[in-house]
Amino acid sequence: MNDFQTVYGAAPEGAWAAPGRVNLIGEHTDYNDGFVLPIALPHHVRAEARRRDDGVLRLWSAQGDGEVVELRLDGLAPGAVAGWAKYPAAVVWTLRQAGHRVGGADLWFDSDVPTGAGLSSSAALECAVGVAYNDLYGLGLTAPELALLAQKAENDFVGVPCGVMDQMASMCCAEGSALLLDTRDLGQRQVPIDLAGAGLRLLVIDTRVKHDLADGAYAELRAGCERAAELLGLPALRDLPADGLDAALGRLPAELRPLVRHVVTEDGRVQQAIRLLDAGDLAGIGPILTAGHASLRDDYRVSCPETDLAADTAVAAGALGARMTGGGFGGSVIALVAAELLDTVAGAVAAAFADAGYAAPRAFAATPAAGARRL
Ligand code: GAF
Repeated sequence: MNDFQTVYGAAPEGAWAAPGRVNLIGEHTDYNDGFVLPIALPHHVRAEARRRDDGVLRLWSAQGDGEVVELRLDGLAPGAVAGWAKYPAAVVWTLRQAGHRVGGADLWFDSDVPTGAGLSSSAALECAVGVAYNDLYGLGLTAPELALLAQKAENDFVGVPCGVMDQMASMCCAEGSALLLDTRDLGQRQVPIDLAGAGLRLLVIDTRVKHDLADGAYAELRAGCERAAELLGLPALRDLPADGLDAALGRLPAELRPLVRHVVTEDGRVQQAIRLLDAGDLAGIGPILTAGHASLRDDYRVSCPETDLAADTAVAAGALGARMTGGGFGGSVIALVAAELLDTVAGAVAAAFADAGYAAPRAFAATPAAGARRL
């Protein structure tokens, strides 16, 4: 493979890493000011970088087509960059828009975060650039500040109206813990997740499908939630208490009710999971995961036949709980499994996919890894 020196003819000034994530519970709550509980994956984007002083940004990826993408900083604008290069370009553009005095760079990437699998490969790419630029240009930004900047890059430059979960997970997760994040004020707590100590494994099943409606549907769902909050006179759906849910639903048009029910009950599931985890009952969160999947399938309607089959089959084969993770319309499913049942559950899902005529899923056991860092 071409290393930095081969691609750019000089040595890099440093190397940085930013991970992908899976979310344990708290889905589609982050743009409703609610709660999320992601872990960082061991899979990460590696970025190597060297500053340039000629106003040029050069980008090369081991997952790209072998060509260096060369961009002028003063030509960066939303819509001006296509393909994978728009994510790193977005971060540099956003830093400059925010008034940071940053110049160009030669950036080299290699990633083992599966793309299109709902595991936040693009947030990892953005965060890798964020930490690299922060160090190279001595910006002194904190991890949450870099996460907000990467989210802004995705919203304003890439054009995806995502919440802040994926970038916060990539920047702020700690090894061995899940990140309990209040997306309203970015208050955070590391919650220990000792899978091995509990005799458990977290199986990640990448269904290898991504349905086309994902992008437009995400924006519509977000708009629906914001409309519901407005009709209820609330700053965000996070402000609707669970015991006020039924009354509130009666005041909403029928099409918004399931969205609100999902968001309010999902925030409740995060709190339930936290109570169990704080009591040392990791296995106890299994049914909460399964209930979360049902809510995403029946109320939020972001699951799909492949994620439903993976989650249902995992539970039928003995998983303590299973759910789709991430935005939905394909992507990955997580299953909490007794260590001795890992192969049985993975095998059952593979067999069910073969029976259904779906492409073979890819499965791996994940442990909570560290957030973005200099290597
Ligand atoms: C995607 C988004 F990028 C996140 O912000 C979050 O909304 C998630 O879908 C759903 O929980 O990953």
